[in-house]
Order: sequence, then structure tokens, then C-alpha cells
Amino acid sequence: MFMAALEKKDLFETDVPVNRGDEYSARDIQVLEGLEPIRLRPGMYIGGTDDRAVHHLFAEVIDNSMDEAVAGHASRIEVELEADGFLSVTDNGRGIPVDPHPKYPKKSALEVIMTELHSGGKFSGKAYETSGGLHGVGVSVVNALSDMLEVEVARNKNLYSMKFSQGTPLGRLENIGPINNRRGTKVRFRPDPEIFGPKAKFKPARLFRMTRAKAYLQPGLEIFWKCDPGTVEELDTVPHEAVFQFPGGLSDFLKETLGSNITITPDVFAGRSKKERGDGRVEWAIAWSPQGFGEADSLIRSYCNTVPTPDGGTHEQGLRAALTKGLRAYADISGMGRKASVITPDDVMHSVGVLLSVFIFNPEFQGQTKDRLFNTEVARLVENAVRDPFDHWLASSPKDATRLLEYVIGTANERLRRKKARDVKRKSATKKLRLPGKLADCSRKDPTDTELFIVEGDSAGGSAKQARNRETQAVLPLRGKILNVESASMDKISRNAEINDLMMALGAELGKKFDLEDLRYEHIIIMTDADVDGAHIAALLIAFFYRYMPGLIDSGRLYMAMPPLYKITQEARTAYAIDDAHKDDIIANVMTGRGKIDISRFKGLGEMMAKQLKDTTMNPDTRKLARITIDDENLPTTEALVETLMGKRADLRYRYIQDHAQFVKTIDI
Ligand code: 0RA
Repeated sequence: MFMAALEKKDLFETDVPVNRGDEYSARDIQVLEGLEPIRLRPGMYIGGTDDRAVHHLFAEVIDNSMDEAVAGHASRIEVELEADGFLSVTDNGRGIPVDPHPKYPKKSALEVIMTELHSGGKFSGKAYETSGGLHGVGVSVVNALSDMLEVEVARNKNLYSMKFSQGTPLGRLENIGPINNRRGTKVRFRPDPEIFGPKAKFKPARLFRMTRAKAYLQPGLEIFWKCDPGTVEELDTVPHEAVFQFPGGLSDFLKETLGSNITITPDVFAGRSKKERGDGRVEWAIAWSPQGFGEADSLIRSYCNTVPTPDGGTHEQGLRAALTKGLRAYADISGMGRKASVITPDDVMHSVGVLLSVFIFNPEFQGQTKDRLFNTEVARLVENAVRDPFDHWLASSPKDATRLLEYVIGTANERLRRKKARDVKRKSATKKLRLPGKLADCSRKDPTDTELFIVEGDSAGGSAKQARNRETQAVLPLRGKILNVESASMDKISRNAEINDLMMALGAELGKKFDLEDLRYEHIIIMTDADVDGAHIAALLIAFFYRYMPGLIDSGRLYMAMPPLYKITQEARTAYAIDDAHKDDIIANVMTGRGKIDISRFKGLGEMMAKQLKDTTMNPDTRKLARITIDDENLPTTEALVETLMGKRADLRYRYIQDHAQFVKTIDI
């Protein structure tokens, strides 16, 4: 690297005799401080060596001409892409100074500007002006990374020229001769294939877009575009010649972007700060369009000294603050303050088209790609510039202002609604992870074809756990009776341990928060003893679901298991009966007249063998289920339901079940 630096030195200092045997000296350091680091690590200066970086070179060059225009010294810029890949940018500004540089008397200022890193602002005496440039790295970076670069300056009634290759002067600054009618600078260059690869080249469409955008940022400026027809691919829609001039500035840009989009207010809100010395200036154009902008719902383009800031920054912050505060203040004076209290800057910036351009003195950029404006004072500058005009704009057309305010409030409310829905989802998701300890969950995670058996008591729970299909059937034993929801407050219900376990197992919330989508199982089956207590518990559960999760019943996903009350055997024949009437029916119609009939009564589920429970009550292939339905026309009171199911009158219970039963499969009896 050191040797390479020495070699370069020979070419750089064109007017100093070269001594190849030189020891390491101050002059060598000088060389290292020149353009060599740029070629060694181009990524550090232009963020890479890809397509984007190639176009960055153009941005840097046109930004210098834009600085002249913004400072009021240039009124036209020409951009030309030539057939051989050369790109030139010409302006009618003051021209790069060509007189000897005070610090290096043997060199022209132009040479120093083109060959010294960071020399732009410092040496040029331009520090008092706002300047863009490639985030301040200067045109010397472009020079270092071009295999050829030529500068022409028309100044002092003379035309000068100097050529470089890879940042190294190919000769001295030449005076071509006198001219009378011209002033300005032309930079013509070609990206070095050694740096950017042999295939790297400018894309006409991209250059065209970048060039046109500049014209909007400086109303009055004329930009001429020209590209050799040979550079334009067949399918490109780039014209070979064009002139950009937008007297309406950012407003023109925004209107063109909006196209035929419908906007909330008929007028674009546009303006510029009054020119104030020592500060900076701000220009903006804003419109809200619910239709969005292509794929995106908003389009926010901001610039600092005509340099795009795609990552936003302090200028955008200031604008957000001004618009939000302005809308809130308008809401207050128009009696909508309470409704508008929910709006945030994000709501205001929803579906918005914004063009924001600031001109400041010492721009600082931040972030990986230096695409975000960092100067903290700019937030205040923009907020102050925009706030007053915004207030006036709103007040000048209350009808439109109110429509805008209502639109933004609508956005805020929609945001709040979504957040609430998300919170509920998240809550139920965490519930899913926190399952009650006594739940024997099924292994299948997808609710499809899964069942939760809500079982009375631990002993029945034990049998059910043995009898179940582990993959699809879960068992939740409830200890004791659950609350009677008819006589308990919501507060008390949500603190009840059994109900909490139930909610956790189901993954569902109560009341308005209940969402079928949250249910962890497809079918919920109440499985209680076929006795009075069992019926009571079932009734209480049904009442609870009816009251707090009606969607579960409406969707037909709540069932009662139909465990048998009697086992009837005759020789090798076995049948189960769910109640007395069923038993009588079996004895009369199923059993034969021969042989002793043995009838045993189950005292509870817990008393059944696991295999019996499985065959009679749980196995989907052999069991019966009763679907719980609510007959809205003859809606039973919970009392009536409890009365029916409690089994004080077993005939009622049987009838109820018969009336509502949906036999999934008929068991073999
Ligand atoms: C340094 C000082 C001055 C102008 C420029 C540079 C300058 C640079 C470029 C690059 C492209 N076009 C440009 N135009 C001007 C100010 C010179 C003066 O005070 O006359």
C-alpha cells in the first residue's frame, strides 16, 4: 500500500520532480491524505460499488451545480449522457475558481478542489452558503472513482480545461482561450470499471428521474436533459431530450404525483418560509389522499439542500409536530377537541403526500447510508415555518379543515380499534401458554377435530384421562360446583377458580371479548354423572356458556356427553341405557325372552372402567352426544333449564336431551 502511494505521488504532483528513492516523508503522507483512500475503500465514501453508488456519483456532481443555482448564481443546468458512457453536467454558475490556491501556490484552486478530500466547503469559501454535495464528501470523490474526468470552466472571460484519470491530473490546467458569452462549469466523467466493474453504467431512466426531481426543488431553474439514443434501451420510456422547469416548485411535483387521486381537501397545502438571514429556509407541499400512492399509503419525500433524505430526520419531525399541533388546535377552536385528543403524528401522516425541502448551512447526516438529516435545530426551524401558515390554511376554509380533521380522527380510531383487537389476540395467545395444571391437554395443536371434555370431579377425570384419545381429546376435571352465574357479578365470576381454569383451557375470553377463533378445541363436551348432581353441574355450565360465551352455543360447538346410567347384560350381550325409560326400552326390545338379565346402575363416571367409558361415552365411533342448542323462541330460563337437567324429574331431562340430541354415531346397544 505504501509503495502504491509512492507511485501515485508521481502522477499527482505534476509540477514537482519525482524522486523515486525518497524516504518516507511529509510529502508521502500528503499523498495518502489525497485521493488514494477513496480508491482503496470506495464503500466508505459512496456506500458501496453497486448501481446505487454509480448514480451517487451523478448526484454529487449535479448537487454542486444545484448549490450554484440555489445560491442564485446559476439559472440553468444541462445533463447529458453520451453514447460512450460519459456523463456531463454543465451549469451557468460562477465557475470553479482557477486562480492559484493560497495554500498550494503552485496549484490552481480547481486542481485542489478536484484532488483533495473534503476540500469543497473548506477551501472554496462556500461555507457561508447552503450546500448539498454527497453529504459533504465533495466532487474529488467522483474524480477519484472516474477513469476519466474532465472539467471545463468558463470564468474571467476565458475557457479553462483540466483532465484527470482515477483522480490524477493528466496535465496542467489549460487556458483554451477567451470567450465572451459564457460562464460556468462543466464536469464530464465516466465511472471507473476498475472500481465499479466492467458492466457498471448509468441507467438513463434513473438519471432522468433524479434530474427532474431537482428541477422541482428550485423553481425557476431550467434543467436540460439529453441522452444519446444509443444509451436508451428499447423498452425505456426516457426521452432523448427534455427541459424541466417548474415555476410551482414542490406544488407542481405533488400535483403531478397525485395525478387523478382524490384528495381530502381540494387545495394542496404548500408554502415556503420567509427568507431569514442566518437561519435556513423551508418549502413544503402537502395533500391527503385516501387512495394512497401506488403500493404505499403515503408518500413522503424530503430533501436537505436538494439532497434526498429517504430516511427522514429532524426536518420531517418538525413537520409532523407542526401538522399535529395545528390540527389539534383547530379541533379545540372548532369544538372537536375531545374527539381529536386521540390523534398522533402517525395518524396525521397517514395517506399523506408530502414534499419537504430545507436549506440549511451545515447539514449533518446520520445512519448507515447517511440518508437521515441529523441537525437538531432543524426540527424547530421547520415546525416554526409551517405552523402559522398551516393554522391560516385551516382557518381559511373551515369546511375543508373539518373534513381533514374528521379524516385524521377516523384514522386514529381505526388504529385504536386494530390495537384493541391485537391486544385481545395477544392476551389469548399468552393464555394458551398458561394452561391449568389439572388439564390433560391433547397433543394436536390445531383445533380441528379436537375435543375438550369438561368432567365433574377428580375421580371421573381420572377415568376420562385413561379412556381418551390422547391426540384429539383433552380432559379438564372441575372440582366441585361452579358458580351460579345468574346470581354472581361479572367480577366475582372472573375471579372464580373453576371458571378461570375453564377460560384458560379454552383460550377464550368472556363476553364481548369472546372470539370463536381463539378456541383451542373444536368441540366442547360437558361430561357429568347421569344423576341429579351431574345434571346440576351441566346446567350451571350451560348457563355460564349461554351468558358469557353464547357464540360457542350459536356455532353448535357445545355438547353434552351421554354417559349410561345402567348396564344391562344377558349372557354375552351387553347394552347401556342412559336413563330408566331407555333401560325399559332395551329390556323390552333388545333383550330376548331367554336368559337372566343383569342390570347394574353406575353411581358415577368414576366407577366405570376406562374401556366402558370409552366405548359408551367418549369414542366418537360408538358414543352419542347431545348438541346444546338454544331455541330462541321458547328460550328456557336458566331456572327452567336447571330444573330440566337437574333431573328432579328424570323424564324431563330425557326429553330435553332427546329433543336436542344430535346423534353423531349410534352406539351398538
Ligand atoms: C468553489 C468556489 C466557488 C464556486 C465553486 C467552487 C463551484 C463549484 C462547482 C461545481 C460545479 N459547478 C460549480 N460551480 C461553482 C465560488 C467562486 C466565486 O466566488 O466566484
